[in-house]
Amino acid sequence: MRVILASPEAKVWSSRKHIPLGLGYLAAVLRDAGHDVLIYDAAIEDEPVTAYIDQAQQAGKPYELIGITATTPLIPDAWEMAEIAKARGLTTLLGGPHLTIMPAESLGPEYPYVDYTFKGEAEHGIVEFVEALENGETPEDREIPGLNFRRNGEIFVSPVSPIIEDLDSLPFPAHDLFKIDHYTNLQPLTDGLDPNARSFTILTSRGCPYKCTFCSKPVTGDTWRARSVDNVIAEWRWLVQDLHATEIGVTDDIWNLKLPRAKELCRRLVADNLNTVEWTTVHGMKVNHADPELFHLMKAGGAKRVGFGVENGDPWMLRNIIRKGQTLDMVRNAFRWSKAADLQTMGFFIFGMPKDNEETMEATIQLALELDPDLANFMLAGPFPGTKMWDMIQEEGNVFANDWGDLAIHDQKARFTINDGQYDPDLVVKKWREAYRRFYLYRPRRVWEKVSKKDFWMDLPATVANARRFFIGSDDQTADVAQTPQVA
Ligand code: B12
Ligand code: SF4
Repeated sequence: MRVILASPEAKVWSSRKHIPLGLGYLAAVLRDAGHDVLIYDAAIEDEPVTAYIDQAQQAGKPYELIGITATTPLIPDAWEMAEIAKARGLTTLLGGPHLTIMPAESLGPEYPYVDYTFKGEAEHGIVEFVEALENGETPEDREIPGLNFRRNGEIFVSPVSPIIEDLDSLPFPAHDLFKIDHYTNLQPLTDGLDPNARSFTILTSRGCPYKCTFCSKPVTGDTWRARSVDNVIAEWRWLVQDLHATEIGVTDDIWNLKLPRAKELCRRLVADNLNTVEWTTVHGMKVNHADPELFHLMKAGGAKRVGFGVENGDPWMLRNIIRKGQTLDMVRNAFRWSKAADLQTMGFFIFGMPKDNEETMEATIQLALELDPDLANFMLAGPFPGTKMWDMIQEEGNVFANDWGDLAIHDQKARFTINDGQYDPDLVVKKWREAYRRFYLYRPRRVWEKVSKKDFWMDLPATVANARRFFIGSDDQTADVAQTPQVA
C-alpha cells in the first residue's frame, strides 16, 4: 500500500528543524513489510502535502493512507492536514504524544475527518493496521492494541498504550527517506545556522523512570529500555559512513541511566572510528548518573556538547515541586566534570513552576550565573496535559490558553496561574526575561565572546529577532483567558 507519514509544521517559534524520528521508525517497519512510504515533514517541504497526493493520483498510483504525528501544540495543524487529506479520499490515522494522552478527543464529532487515532509506540500496530486495510478488512475488527476508532457514533479507546520491550528487534529508522539536505544543524542558536549540515538524531534507549512533575513522556513511558551497544553502534556507523552525517544528536529521555553502558558506548565509538562526527545530548542528560570518567570518554567518543536539566536553583523547589531526584551539588559536579573534560555545556532552566516566587527564581538566575554554561536555555513552564504539574494547576489554578497551540514552550507569555495568593505570572515572565538579560547581556566577557565570532555578524538578522523576543517582548501576559480543553 502507498502511505504518507506526515508531520505538520511547528508554528511555534523555533529555528530548530529536527527529523521526526518516530516517523522514521514507522517508515522502516512499513517498508520492511513491503509498503511504499513517503515521509512528508511540512517543516522542510516546499510544496503542500496535496501536491504529493495529487501527483500520485494523476500517475495512477494513489496514496491510500496518511498517518500524521502530533505533539500537543501541533494537534490543530494535524487536524487541518487530516481534513485536507480526507477530502482527497485518504484514510486518516493520527498518532504521537498528543494522541497518546488524548486518544478520544480527535475522534469527537468536531473532527469527522479523523478516521483512527493511535496511542503509544506504533511499530507493531501500524503494520497490522495497514495489512488489514490492504486486505480490505476493517482494522477495528483485529483489536490492535493502541488503536482507537469510532463505530456507530461511539468512540472506542484501546485499554493499552503499547511499549516495545526489545528495541533491538526494530529496524533502524528509515534515515535514508528523510530529505536530510533540507534540515539545518541541530542547535542553530548556539552554533549559528548551518543550512548545509547533515544532522541526524538517534535514540539509544526509550523511557525514563524519573517522574519530574513538568515532564510529559506519554509515549516512551516510565520503563527504561535500552538498545544493545552493538545495535546502536551499527546505526551510528550507517549514519557516519553511509549517510555522511555531519552531526548527530542523541535524543533519549535519559541515555546515561546505566553508567557502564554509557561508557561502553563511548569506548566503542572510539574503537570503531566513529568519533569523527561530533555529537551532542540535545535534550540533556541526567546529572546524577555521571562521573568524571564518563565525560572524558564522551569527549574521546566525539561528543562536542552536553546539556543538563538543571531546572531550578532552589533546593526546596527541586525536592518538593520539581521532584527531579537530584541535588544542587550533583548539578555543580556534572558541570565541573564536563568542563574539565573540555566539553561545551548547556543548562536548561525553568521559570514559573507552581510555588516559584521572586526568591526561588532569583536563586535560579544565580545558579545559572554560577554554573556559567556555554548556553543557558531559560524556559517558561508549559502546562502539558498528562503531567503532575497539569494536575496541580487543575486543582489550584487556571491555564491561560485559547487552544492547544498556545502551549508552545518558546512563546514568551505565561501559560497559567496558581491561585494561592502568592504566584504571580507577570513576575514569572519578568524574571524569565531578566535571566536572559543578566546571563547574556550584562556580562562583558559573554558579550565579547559572542561579538568576536564571525557567526554573530553572519547571523545578525536572526540574532536581532531573538533579542527582541527574549529581551523586549510584550508585557501583557495574561490577556488570553483560559479555554483549554480538559484531559479526557
Ligand atoms: C526530539 C524531540 C524534539 C525535536 C524534534 C521533534 C520531531 N520533529 O520529532 C525538537 C527539538 C524539534 C522538538 C520540538 C518540540 N517538542 Co519535542 N521532543 C523530542 C523527544 C526528546 C524525542 C522525540 C522522539 O524521537 N521520540 C521517539 C519516537 C520513537 O517516539 P515518537 O516520536 O513519539 O513516535 C512514536 C509514537 O508516538 C508513535 N507515533 C508517532 N507519530 C505517529 C503517527 C502515527 C500515524 C501513528 C500511528 C503513530 C505515531 O509511533 C512512534 C514510534 O513508536 C521527545 C521526548 C520523547 N521521549 O518522545 C520530546 C517531546 C515529544 N517534545 C515535546 C514538546 C512539547 C515539543 C515542542 C512542542 C516544544 C516547543 N518548542 O514548544 C516542540 C514541537 C515540535 C514538533 N515538531 O512537534 C513533548 C511532547 C509533549 C506533548 N504532550 O505533546 C515531548 C514528549 C517531551 C516531553 N517530555 O515533554 N522535540
Ligand atoms: S525531565 Fe528527564 S529525567 Fe525528568 S522525567 Fe522527564 S525524561 Fe525523565
